[in-house]
Amino acid sequence: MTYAEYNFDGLIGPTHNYAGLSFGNLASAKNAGAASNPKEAALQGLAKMREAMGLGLKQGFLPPHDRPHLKTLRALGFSGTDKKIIESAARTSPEILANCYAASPMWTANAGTVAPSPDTLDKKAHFTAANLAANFHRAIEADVTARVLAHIFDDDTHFVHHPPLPGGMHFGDEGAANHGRLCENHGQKGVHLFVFGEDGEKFPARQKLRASEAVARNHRLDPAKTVFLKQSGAALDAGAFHNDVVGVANGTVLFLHEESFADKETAYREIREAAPFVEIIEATAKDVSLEDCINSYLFNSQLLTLPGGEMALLLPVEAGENPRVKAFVDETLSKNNPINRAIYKDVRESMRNGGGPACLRLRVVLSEEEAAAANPNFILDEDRITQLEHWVKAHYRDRLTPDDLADPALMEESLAATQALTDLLSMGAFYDFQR
Ligand code: SUG
Repeated sequence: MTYAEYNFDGLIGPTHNYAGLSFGNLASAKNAGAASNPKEAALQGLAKMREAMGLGLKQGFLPPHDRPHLKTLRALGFSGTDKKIIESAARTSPEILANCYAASPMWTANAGTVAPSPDTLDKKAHFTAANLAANFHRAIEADVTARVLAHIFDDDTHFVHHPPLPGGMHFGDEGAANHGRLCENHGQKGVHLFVFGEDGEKFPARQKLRASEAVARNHRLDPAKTVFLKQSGAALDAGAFHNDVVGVANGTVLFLHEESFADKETAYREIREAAPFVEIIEATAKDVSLEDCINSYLFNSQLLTLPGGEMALLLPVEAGENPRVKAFVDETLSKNNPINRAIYKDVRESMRNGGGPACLRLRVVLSEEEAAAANPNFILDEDRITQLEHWVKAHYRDRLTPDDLADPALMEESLAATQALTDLLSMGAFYDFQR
């Protein structure tokens, strides 16, 4: 059976803004209060999807969530008409309102963790939506994300869906942002790398070991092909709030910064034991400092296997603008390894909130039969992506500041856009505000 990797990118929502909500995410803090451009953000995201499609790769998308999340605002005691809810939240609790307005579901690397069917005991593909317990604005994503995944992969002969882990931060889980899969080819049993953290001196760790262990158990992974790795405190405190900011795995390659793991020698040994075929390509601290990594998002690139078998890095333009990072990328391309191409893409609107190319996508490996069982409305072809571009252009603002969140007209526009999207995609009464 032939298996292929599908990248499901988050369609960036109409309320994309810079509210400074994520402690430990340096870009989010730095840009707090700045004006965003939701239209540009969504079009940049779609242009990245087009780029991957142009490379001959399979591309899907996950729809944005309903924002503002009125259900959460009501649960927190705001009442009356929708307009009244926005007005009173804006007056008394603007931080709560900002959290309920975040377009953060766009970073679908955090949507959940996926185990392809060749890796699981029951030979089904398993999904666990992430609980994202570390941040309020992200924790409210979990239920709808689980609903989205179940809607797209809606066939229990092929797909198993696990609810977000219970227990709040005790089982804090950030999904595929701290998970990678190595394999010789997609149809063979892969090796799962789960990276967890422990609170640093400056910043808290979001992913708990016990959460990664629970996901691995639920997904019925082979313990011999599952490796749990502790993130280094230095990386966390330098701003690597997710491990995918300092490393990425694809196929036989692990591409990362040498200071990613707490104990590099043990980590590499364990990875090699589980995946003897692995090719580790690392940047030393001399090549690129952790600070340069975080500023440029070098390792938050997508490492993509092209149809011909070679690999391409799809990097943010910021990586090409940093001379040390660019030199390292050029050197990597010139060496004898599978990475032969670098493509620099502008996803600046997302980058300003700490989300690079790899944050914007969830990888799902599917057999041909599984792909045929997935909802085709969320797999892109030329017609579908053009429709989405038109939808963005028709509904999105090109400027949004945190002050605008107080305006009930923004709520009306955003929910009208979401309604139009559910119509376009035949989703029925999908979101909480439609129920
Ligand atoms: O969770 N930023 C996101 C960025 C997530 C990036 N994802 C990966 N690394 N896979 C976060 O910190 C900022 C929102 C704001 O400040 O308005 C935010 O949520």
